Amino acid sequence: MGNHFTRIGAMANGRVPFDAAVAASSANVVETLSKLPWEGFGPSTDKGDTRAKPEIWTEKAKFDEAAKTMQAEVAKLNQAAKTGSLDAVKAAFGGAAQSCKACHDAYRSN
Ligand code: ASC
Repeated sequence: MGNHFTRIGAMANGRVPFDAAVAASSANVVETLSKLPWEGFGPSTDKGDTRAKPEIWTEKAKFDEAAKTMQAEVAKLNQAAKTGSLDAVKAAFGGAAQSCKACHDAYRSN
């Protein structure tokens, strides 16, 4: 997810030239992947040596809300990327990046 998201970010931030097809392909991958992690945080998955913080399970409703927000922001980014417009991608990128970061800051240890 991070790999493809970073590719879009590089274009949104002007670090690499905008390639509409690459942005659309990566945004599509990110939207698909955004639906997948949640089964891994279900009941009795709070075990093992991971960077997942206990709050994922003790604040499950908040975690689920953050997960939903991220999926909504990523879906918007995908819609934006489908238009082929760099301005649309730029407009949607910040919210998506913020939604990734919010969850990582709260629920992932470094
Ligand atoms: C990435 C990545 C994230 C997000 C986040 C955005 O490329 O791997 O987790 O962007 O850093 O702020």
